[in-house]
Amino acid sequence: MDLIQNIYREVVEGNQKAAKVAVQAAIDANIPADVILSEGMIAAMGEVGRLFEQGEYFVPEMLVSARAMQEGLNLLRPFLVAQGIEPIGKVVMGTVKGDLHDIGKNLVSMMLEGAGFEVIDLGTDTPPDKFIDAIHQHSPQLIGMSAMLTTTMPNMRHVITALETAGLRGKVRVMIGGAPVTETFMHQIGADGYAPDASRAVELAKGLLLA
Ligand code: B1M
Repeated sequence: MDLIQNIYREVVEGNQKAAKVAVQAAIDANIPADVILSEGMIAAMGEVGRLFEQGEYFVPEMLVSARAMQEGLNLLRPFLVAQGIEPIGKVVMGTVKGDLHDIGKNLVSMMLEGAGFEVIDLGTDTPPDKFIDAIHQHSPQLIGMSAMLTTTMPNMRHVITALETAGLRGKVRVMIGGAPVTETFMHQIGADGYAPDASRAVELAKGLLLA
């Protein structure tokens, strides 16, 4: 468990190189990827959020921790993403307009890829028309939206309105997630599904494909 604590510490402190070394050490010790992720990296980001709330960390500290987490995620990617399988469905994914958080969205994308989905990642700060263009271009069965700020959550509704206006609402299922997002909010904005974490996002996406 020391190896997990090392990862936790290096991510909280934002030591990118050391975080990478610590994640590799855990991989080499055959610690499962999901344990490295949840008990090491995701737990560390929770602590970073707590320190920010308490005024001990500021945006630069959050940013270096995020970069350290991203380094670790890159190493875990091969363990989360299955190679060479036929896609079971296509998902257009993005963090909504005004929102620059992408770690959760990237994790959900990786887990979806691991489950056999093709993911078209639109990145962060994604306006509604970019979702619409991507649907025209890629014909996905699903779109996935992530929001981490209470101020950007309402932009999910704007994407759904844009889908309706473009006559596309009946053609794609909409899934949403992100720390402030809830099932109640999903109903309020007329999305088709909400997942609180990446593994449940995979179950949700598979379910929506069949629905
Ligand atoms: Co920001 N930030 N941040 N931040 N940040 C939060 C979200 C915050 C909760 C911190 C806090 O106060 N405790 C707070 C939001 C408060 C609120 O709105 N109620 C906050 C704030 C205030 C801000 C700024 C406004 C700060 C400022 O400038 N004063 C600013 C906003 C910038 C912007 O977006 N316009 C800002 C900036 C940043 C950084 C850029 C520095 C950095 C992001 C870097 C990056 O993402 N590349 C950052 C970070 C790192 C965080 C915290 C610390 C960590 C987020 C994270 O990566 N978590 C965060 C505090 C926290 O969450 N505890 C915080 C780990 C990740 C794996 O979890 O993203 O929740 P998460 O994803 C999960 C689930 O939510 C779910 O599955 C994922 C995996 O299990 N999920 C989905 C996510 N998307 C999904 C989609 C799905 C399904 C499930 O379907 C499609």
